[in-house]
Amino acid sequence: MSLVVLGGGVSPFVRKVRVTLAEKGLDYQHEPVNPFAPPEGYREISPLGKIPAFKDGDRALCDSSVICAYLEKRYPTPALYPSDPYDYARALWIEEFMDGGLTPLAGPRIFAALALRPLITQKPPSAEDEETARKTFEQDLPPLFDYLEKTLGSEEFFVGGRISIADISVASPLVNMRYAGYAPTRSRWPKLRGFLDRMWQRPSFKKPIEEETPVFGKRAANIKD
Ligand SMILES: N[C@@H](CCC(=O)N[C@@H](CS)C(=O)NCC(=O)O)C(=O)O
Repeated sequence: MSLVVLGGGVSPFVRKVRVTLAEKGLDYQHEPVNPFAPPEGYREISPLGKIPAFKDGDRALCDSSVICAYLEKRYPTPALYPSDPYDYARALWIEEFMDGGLTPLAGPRIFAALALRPLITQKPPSAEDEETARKTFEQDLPPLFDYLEKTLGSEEFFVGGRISIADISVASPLVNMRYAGYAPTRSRWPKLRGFLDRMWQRPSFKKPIEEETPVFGKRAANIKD
């Protein structure tokens, strides 16, 4: 077996694939490709130039959702997609809600602005960046957190009573938000926050979080509740 994940590990989409591989107990190599300075020929594997890309021997794929769906077919056990048709569709929807809804808001305005860019430029975030992040967290994200809180309800996992791609997709980008010093507050979203605590304690998340925190997560200590 020669599985290779291409893409810097701090990307929520790369982490989603790495956590999926870990939950399935699969070994892989990791090449931390920077999408803004990719190796020659990278677009042959990832035509939009984005990370992650993935190789399985001489097969190549890109896009986290596509890669995770491929892994499920290729390595079905343990299953990370529900077998019930409706639960399956609901898990895909939660994945899309995060990848296409929450992450495009929180990624650039919170994580990139407060954690990634300052690291690259070695300059603290501007007052404007801090303000944009605060407004995103206080105005744009609460309805999305409300939806997640309500959808999770009192369950341990989002769909079907066991871990699925839905849970991985929710927990991964919120790691990035945490690195930037923001998390859904316990007082307002206790179920979502408890879910994140549990997910981030799983070995599949714990290992990348422990690797990444010293580099990207200095502001995580600012989270008070
Ligand atoms: N839908 C894609 C999104 C991937 C994506 O946006 N990756 C970002 C890094 S987090 C990227 O490569 N950005 C570089 C670019 O857009 O050029 C997936 O799920 O893999």
